[in-house]
Amino acid sequence: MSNVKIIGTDVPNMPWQDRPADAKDWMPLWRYSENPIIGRNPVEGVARIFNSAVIPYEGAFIGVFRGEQINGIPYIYLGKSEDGIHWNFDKDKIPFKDEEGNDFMPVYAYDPRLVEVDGVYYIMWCQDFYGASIGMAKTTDFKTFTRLENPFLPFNRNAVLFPRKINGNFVLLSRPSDSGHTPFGDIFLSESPDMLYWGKHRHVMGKSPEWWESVKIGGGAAPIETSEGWLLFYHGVTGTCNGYVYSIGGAILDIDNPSVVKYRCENFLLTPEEWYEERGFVPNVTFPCATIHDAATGRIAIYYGAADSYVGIAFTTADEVIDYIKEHSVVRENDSEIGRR
Ligand code: BMA
Repeated sequence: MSNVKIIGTDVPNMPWQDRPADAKDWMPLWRYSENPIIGRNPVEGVARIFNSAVIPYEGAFIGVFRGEQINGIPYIYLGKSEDGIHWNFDKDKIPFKDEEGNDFMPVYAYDPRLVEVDGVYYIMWCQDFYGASIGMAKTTDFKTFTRLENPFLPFNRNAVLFPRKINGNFVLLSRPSDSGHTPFGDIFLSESPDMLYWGKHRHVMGKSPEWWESVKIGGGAAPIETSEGWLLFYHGVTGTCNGYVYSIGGAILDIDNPSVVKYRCENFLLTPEEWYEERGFVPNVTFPCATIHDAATGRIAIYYGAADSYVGIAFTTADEVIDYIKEHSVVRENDSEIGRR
């Protein structure tokens, strides 16, 4: 057993459940027994909440949630929770303003991530910018939300910010895409000195010959800083005769140069198996968007969307999951290279 350290804050009140006695001990993740934690029609006017991101805040938890409105259009809603499991949602969408203080609401907004860097909370999502693109906003108090310039040209999705600057720059993962259901896609990385101008684009990792992630991959939760490198939970997609299947994958990126993959697990860490993952608006989707983790114990709770209908939590520890990733690691040349051509 290794002794991996999470580098970060202690969150002693994070949601947690020990591995149940009947869970297969050769599987690196186990599900919360009360999944899904958010059921259908959770707020007036919202049919489903899924693919959502949460963070510790002022001794409790706060999050940005993908709410599918009853007119079918996705938007982002704010939620608060004392325990990270039971959530209260605002009835209204997050009211974004531009930097001049005028209302600046995207046409639609989905798959939000939420990451704190130096006391500022950044929200990233997918929205229309003459095609599917990355939207971005910041807040310091979760009362006012200021839209930032869109970081990239269309088409792009799955933006995930690292939780600290690396070599003086903000670092963002993203997945260039098309305007539809995108039958391809690798994870790239870009740097910015100011969250406005982005460059030094690098390829991080691609879809792989492993069947479960052979169509496309995309960033999931904000990378977790550990003594072994950045621990990244991402989604990997395969195509079946009945449509896509989304599983959760794991990789460890170099701490100073995260376009270099040190370890990459050839097996999925979690794949749709439970009714709420297999049955829903889009069947067979497990889509990680955030973790809550505790540096003191190494505990990790992964929040994932299930079947485009629900939110679930899966648990692991830094030790267990990093051991598993290392034991089953296959790193190919386009993972280990710096990603510049
Ligand atoms: C992707 C995104 C995700 C969704 C997934 C499965 O393209 O739209 O929000 O979970 O498809 O439908």
